[in-house]
Amino acid sequence: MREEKILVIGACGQLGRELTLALKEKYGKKAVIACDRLEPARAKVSEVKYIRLDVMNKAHLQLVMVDEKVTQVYLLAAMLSASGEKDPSMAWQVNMDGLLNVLELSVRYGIAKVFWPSSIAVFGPESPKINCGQHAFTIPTTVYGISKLSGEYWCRYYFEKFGLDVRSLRYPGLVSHKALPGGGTTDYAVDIFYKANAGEKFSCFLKPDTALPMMFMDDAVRATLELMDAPRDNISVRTSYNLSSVSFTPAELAAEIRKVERDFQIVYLPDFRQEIADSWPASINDDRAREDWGWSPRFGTVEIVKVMLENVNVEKV
Ligand code: AKB
Repeated sequence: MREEKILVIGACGQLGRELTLALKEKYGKKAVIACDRLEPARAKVSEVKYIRLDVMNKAHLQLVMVDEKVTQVYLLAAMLSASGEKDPSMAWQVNMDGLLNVLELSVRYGIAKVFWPSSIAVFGPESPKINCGQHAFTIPTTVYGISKLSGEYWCRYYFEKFGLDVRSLRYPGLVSHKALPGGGTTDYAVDIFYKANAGEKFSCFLKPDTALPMMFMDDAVRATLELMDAPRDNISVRTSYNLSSVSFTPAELAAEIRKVERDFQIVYLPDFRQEIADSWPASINDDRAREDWGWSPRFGTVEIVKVMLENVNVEKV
């Protein structure tokens, strides 16, 4: 059996940091290589080997894959929905070129498994708002959503055409306290806790009644590992699986925070991100993930609020 060598690209992002740690716990320190565009001093990765890598640099990616005898790739580098709208062509390049580089090289070098994240952003205004299904209309309105939907089809194409075992999840907004999100429409659901903990007023860029699907990071990391561990034959969705946990509005989240932080104050100043949020479903149906590989979330809104308020700390991120 080949020794496992797992390349995590985008290891310094919100999901990347925690997934890298979880993979290290599971496979051991030597089995994981973290990559990101940051120079090592800023990357602050000490747990596993770190390589500065831009996924758009195909020649460098190829070198790393060969030199390190990589067996699995987790490609997490992406520009999210809000930053993508500010620079659409860059978002398209980062999100698509990076994926195509990884898919092509993975086939060439016999990579056993690839993970690539999709998002609820593949859905659009025509999709059902409530309990949006796996095969509902997907007509995204953001560059990020378009790139994720196109990426899903590329993943399926590489599986069908070349047998590449590439697996994917449509993440909702991720709530975490170990690393900050950046450039997303759901970021408010992390930022709010830093203000609440500091006793400061929070200015929310979405309207109070904007319900969106969300998930605590521990659930998201576990879902990823469970998907990647599932027997190949169980994976019936080769685009990307709907994945669901909780849905809440900013007002509901603020009310839950106020049960602990009684004086917490929030004001609503919606900006361009409101339109993006309005185009997404409020809740997701993830029956397929539950049926195929036994997915079940563990954190509800109450638990998320409790853990976040206990753990957010500006100095840690
Ligand atoms: C974003 O808000 O862009 C992301 C996402 C839902 O994929 N968090």
